[in-house]
Amino acid sequence: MTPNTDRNQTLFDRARQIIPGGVNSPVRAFRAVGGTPRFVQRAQGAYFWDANGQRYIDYIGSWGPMILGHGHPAVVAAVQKAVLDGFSFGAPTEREVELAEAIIALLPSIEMVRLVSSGTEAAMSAIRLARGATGRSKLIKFEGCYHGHADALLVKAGSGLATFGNPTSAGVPPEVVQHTLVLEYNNLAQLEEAFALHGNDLACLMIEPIAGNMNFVRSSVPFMRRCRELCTQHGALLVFDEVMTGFRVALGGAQSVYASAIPGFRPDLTVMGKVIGGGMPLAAFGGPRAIMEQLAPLGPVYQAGTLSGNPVATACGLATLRQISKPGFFEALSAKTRSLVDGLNGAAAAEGVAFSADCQGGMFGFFLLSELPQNYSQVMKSDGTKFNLLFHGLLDRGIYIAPALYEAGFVSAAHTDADIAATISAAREVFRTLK
Ligand code: HOZ
Repeated sequence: MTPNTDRNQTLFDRARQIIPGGVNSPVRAFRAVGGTPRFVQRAQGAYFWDANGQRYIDYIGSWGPMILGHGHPAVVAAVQKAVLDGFSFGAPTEREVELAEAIIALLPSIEMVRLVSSGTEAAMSAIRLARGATGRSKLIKFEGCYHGHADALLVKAGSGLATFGNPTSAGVPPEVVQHTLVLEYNNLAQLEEAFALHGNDLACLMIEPIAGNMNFVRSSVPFMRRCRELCTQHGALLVFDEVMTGFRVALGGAQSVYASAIPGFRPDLTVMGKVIGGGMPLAAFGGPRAIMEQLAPLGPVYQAGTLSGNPVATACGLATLRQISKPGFFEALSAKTRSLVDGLNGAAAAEGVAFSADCQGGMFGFFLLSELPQNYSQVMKSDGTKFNLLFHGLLDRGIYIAPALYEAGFVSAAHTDADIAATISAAREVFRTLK
């Protein structure tokens, strides 16, 4: 018998014995696409190397945080220095103040911010705050938007707008989601109807302004304008989940993109994560002083965390924000991402494959559909079999995209023109086999 030399497979087999599914977050298990997950050994710049020593151009970047690429020297230096000064105190530090100031300087909608450790925690806390501040229980979310795995958010649409949602996970009691109303993304008529029925009972409407958990789908400007108007009219808070888009689609996040189309536009609360931690566990939520002062210890809404504002994570996040705030950073990143998307569109067209792609800043998405989808049910029409062939075709050629068709992709400042060209040419080869 020949010995198994595939270290990814050996590690996966070991992992499956002791970690459910062999992974610590489900999408990493490759169940949607089949095959063996790549166990990352190390990463540098735009690349990571797996347990077999195979190099990949990385278009996940830890699902968004690695906007500078892996191991940026300024970030590494900041983290090394922070570690030497101690890596958890459970008491306040100067860097937390600096990071809060940096966030507030970049997002005009935020006057006060609270740091936490994960996007799930930030979204869950923002909802508690919205409920506490308004004294209301109900909330709206949209099908295909993911806001972490807090109980009240693991919900799919009920049978109609008069009924609230059903849990999407075992272990979530129906009573916990009975206040969550799930609407179709970009559906103005449903939005109007939901507010007409429930507007005065709504604590908040939570939305990914550019959804990154159904690949990459923008909310239309008229839809976003109406979300804002209806929330204001009914006293509900508009909560932007910018865990993916914050400091990623633009320095000012997706809210700055919508503000350039809708004068004076601002969300009430913003949920952040990923880039603000630069790859370390750090997330945040923030908004106007009057709302944020409802949080403990000032107000009645309780929220806390031993690792909140962790000194190593804040050093990593601050160093990352400093780099991306440099003049020209987002122009260069956007141009690079745009060249990838244009190249992929061109390659698919040349090979006669139904394909559409979109991007904003350093975030992109694509579909095996001739037109960009507007909502989750349209996304789900994307050809799953072809996606899996594309995924594995690219993987075999040393290119790592998300192992599921409902995930967005990320370009970093470290991706070179040669990386982009190699990706487009590999994609064209694979497209040729898809017809
Ligand atoms: N929440 C991520 C998908 N949108 C997956 C995170 C991970 O597996 O690391």
